[in-house]
Amino acid sequence: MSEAGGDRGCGSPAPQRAPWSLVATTAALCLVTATSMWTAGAAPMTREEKQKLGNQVLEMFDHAYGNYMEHAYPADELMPLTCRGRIRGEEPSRGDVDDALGKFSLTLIDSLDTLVVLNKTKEFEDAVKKVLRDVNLDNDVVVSVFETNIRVLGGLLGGHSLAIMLKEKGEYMQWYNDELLQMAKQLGYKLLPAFNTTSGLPYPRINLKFGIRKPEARTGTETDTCTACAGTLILEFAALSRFTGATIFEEYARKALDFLWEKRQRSSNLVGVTINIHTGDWVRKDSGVGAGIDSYYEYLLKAYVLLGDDSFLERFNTHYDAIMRYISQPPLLLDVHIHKPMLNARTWMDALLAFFPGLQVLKGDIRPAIETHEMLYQVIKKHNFLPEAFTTDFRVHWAQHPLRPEFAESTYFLYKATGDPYYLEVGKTLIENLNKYARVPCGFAAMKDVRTGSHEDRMDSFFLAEMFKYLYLLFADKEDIIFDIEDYIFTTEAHLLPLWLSTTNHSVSKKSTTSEYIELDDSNFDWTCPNTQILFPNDPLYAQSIREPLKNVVDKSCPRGVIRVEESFRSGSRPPLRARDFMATNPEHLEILKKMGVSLIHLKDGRVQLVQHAIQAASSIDAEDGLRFMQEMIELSSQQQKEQQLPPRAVQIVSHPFFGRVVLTAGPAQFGLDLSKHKETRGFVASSKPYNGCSELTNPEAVMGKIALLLRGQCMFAEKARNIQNAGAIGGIVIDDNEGSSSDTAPLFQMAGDGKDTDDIKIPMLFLFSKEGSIILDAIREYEEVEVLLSDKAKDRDPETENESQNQSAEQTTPGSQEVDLVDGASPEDSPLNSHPESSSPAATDSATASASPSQQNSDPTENHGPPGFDGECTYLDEDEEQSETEEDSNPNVSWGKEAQPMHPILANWNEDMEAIEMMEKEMEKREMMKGEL
Ligand code: DMJ
Repeated sequence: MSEAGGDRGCGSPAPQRAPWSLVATTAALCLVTATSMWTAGAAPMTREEKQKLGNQVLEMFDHAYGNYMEHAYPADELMPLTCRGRIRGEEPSRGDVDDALGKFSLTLIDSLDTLVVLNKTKEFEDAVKKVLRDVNLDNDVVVSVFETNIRVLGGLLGGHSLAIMLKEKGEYMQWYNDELLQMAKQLGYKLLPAFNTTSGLPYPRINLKFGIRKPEARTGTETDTCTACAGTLILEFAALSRFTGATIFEEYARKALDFLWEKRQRSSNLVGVTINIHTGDWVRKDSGVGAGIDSYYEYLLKAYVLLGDDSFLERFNTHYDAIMRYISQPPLLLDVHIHKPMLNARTWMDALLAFFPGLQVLKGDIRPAIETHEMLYQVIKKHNFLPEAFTTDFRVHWAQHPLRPEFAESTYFLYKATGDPYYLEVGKTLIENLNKYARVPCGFAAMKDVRTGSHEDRMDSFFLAEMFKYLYLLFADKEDIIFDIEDYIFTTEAHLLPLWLSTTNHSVSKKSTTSEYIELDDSNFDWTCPNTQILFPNDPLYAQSIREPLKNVVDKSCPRGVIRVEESFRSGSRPPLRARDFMATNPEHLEILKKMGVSLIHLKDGRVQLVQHAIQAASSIDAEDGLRFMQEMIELSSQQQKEQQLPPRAVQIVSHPFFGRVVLTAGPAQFGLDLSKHKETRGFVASSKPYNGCSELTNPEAVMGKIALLLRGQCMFAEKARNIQNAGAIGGIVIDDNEGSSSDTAPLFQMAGDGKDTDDIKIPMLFLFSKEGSIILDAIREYEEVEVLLSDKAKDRDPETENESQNQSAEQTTPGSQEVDLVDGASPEDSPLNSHPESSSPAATDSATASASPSQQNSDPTENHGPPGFDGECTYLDEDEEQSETEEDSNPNVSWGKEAQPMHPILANWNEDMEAIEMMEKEMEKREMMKGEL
């Protein structure tokens, strides 16, 4: 703090001073109050307990980093289920998510500064030497500019920042001579060709060896990028310029930001999710604070903090005002349309927005930060992790969770701001859940499905770059860290850049801003930073009092965002017709439709299409009602399709040394024992002979009383089931014959019956893709006796074996003591299956949508099959109830109207408003489950 030289409040203009006093002010102010405020609420945590939790974080980091270094390095990432490195081109492509992998030992570089924060200075020194010795930045591989910037350039710069700090201290890194910085500079120059567009916005991808346009580059034809992709460069690029004196990097990043600012939608001051890098037209006009936009806002505020340039703060404040006006519907943050910001673009939120409360703390706007964080925490308590997307009534919308750190980040910043020990308890829960549900013998595995507890074979580098840093810092006291963390700013990947850069090599010309910015009316958020100075000392229970009304928001109450949707209908009156009430046979309804400009088209195949032409509506208000009706209809349809799908099942390996820690995502069968209704089936596995199970088994004695393993193909699934059942098997697992296939990259499907009555099949049957299947086969090879649990949801780990498992995991962190080597020598092949559109990259995160079959709608208005957010009762179904609803909804006899009238809404006109929704629909189709195949 010594160089801060300022004590101004958040957001107040002080152009002559180093801007990082903002960080200091927020943190210092709130920490001072922390000691005296706890007369009620969460009990203070003792120093011993905090240290215990900090040590637990260290042990977890060792488990993740140790396994990466031992089993994956120099690969980019660890695959924790198969316990090997993920090498691009040697694994089935996962689409955009693989663009982070540049064959540059991503996880090692992303972990560098975490090692120093966690006091592992010796390991840091070793890691830096490895980076300098082994990492090649000149690979013929196409990478994401955004990911390479935040993870690799940021990682190198964070490493350099702490290397020079350590060198100065005089004990470690004495040999260091800016080598990491030189690598960063080399990488910076490699990224620069991406900016060769008229707009100055970078291409989304670049070939590290060949750049952009050359034929060998295999990139450079893209037209669009996401706003975050183009707007999350300034911290790393400016740091690179200021560290090296080469101003070009900062200039390019500024130009991209200037262009985005120019292109903001002028009436709402919002930006869309994707933009054309040549024309600057918004390609997707929906706007939120999560996927695709998130770190653009983050970097405006942090660029002000790091660089001392007021224009960034002014831009941030302008956007922030718009966010609080339109997107923030506390405790929710809901996407809207940039041209019609009172219209919500979705009724679900994505997990990436969990960083926003942390940013609000930096802004000094504590109240909404507490509210949103509390809402998110309750979603986490319900599902153990934050699902990639969840609806306004907190149901899972996209069940994956790749161990994202955003919620831990916000928890840390809220603790810094409030000193409320409640946030330490939150951190403790995060640690417990990670150990309980994500920890596997070889690292931590992403959750494939938070509902079933099944895993995905991935451990993203950001887990080490961010999660452990924020969790460790949460419990650390000042003396637990070897440097002053307040002297640094966190990049979006939690890399540390020193605040003294604001006064170094400060030669890049700033844009003149005098007449550019609108005078803001900030009466809307008079709780912003300066007020916290008054609030905390006066009201020690401030944070708790904000959380209290939200305590049951997930389980019981109607979220406010939903109420706002209701409110946004014209002046208090109800909409003329709700989608869930609509019946195509009701003449009154048809009349209302007509007024709203919605026409009904009966297709030859018996389906009904809805088309809206706004210009045919009786008035602009009716047109708006029509648009709302169509939106509701899409949501309804999407929700119902989702409910009609059988959710995935779980195969959990429960025998030594797994003890339930490895959970594989399995496809259900449309026949046999329904695992969602019955107790799970537990048994040892045995391969059937013939392995395809297509004729009477020749080894009934081996499968009797066991769970039979079968190879997919040659005959119907039901036939296989009958053959193993006749041999006395208590269950069956069909393993895909398509070598290399995986639930990470291929959509899961249900095994269909054989078109005949399958009531005779009584045993449960599950399907595993080849990669998941080979985890079981390899386990058999290694341990012979392998016991599994077939269920709809992973069961708690056996408490009897929990300790043993923990000990084993701890042992594995000791080099050379690894006991589990699951797939030594496995030879994966490229999967011929379509790649799965899941990604952590901002550009691709929008694939978080439901799959749908709109053909079965219930006309009974007393039954709530509509989008829950629009229901007056606003009830929440817990998992069991959700399940039974699923079963009911899949009943083909449920009809829509008097006779079954399938319907498929199509949108016409008003494209501008509806493009985002159409895009969601397309994604839905992509993700639709494959059905009824062999
Ligand atoms: C990280 O790579 C960065 O935080 C990025 O800005 C978005 N989120 C991922 C982790 O979830």
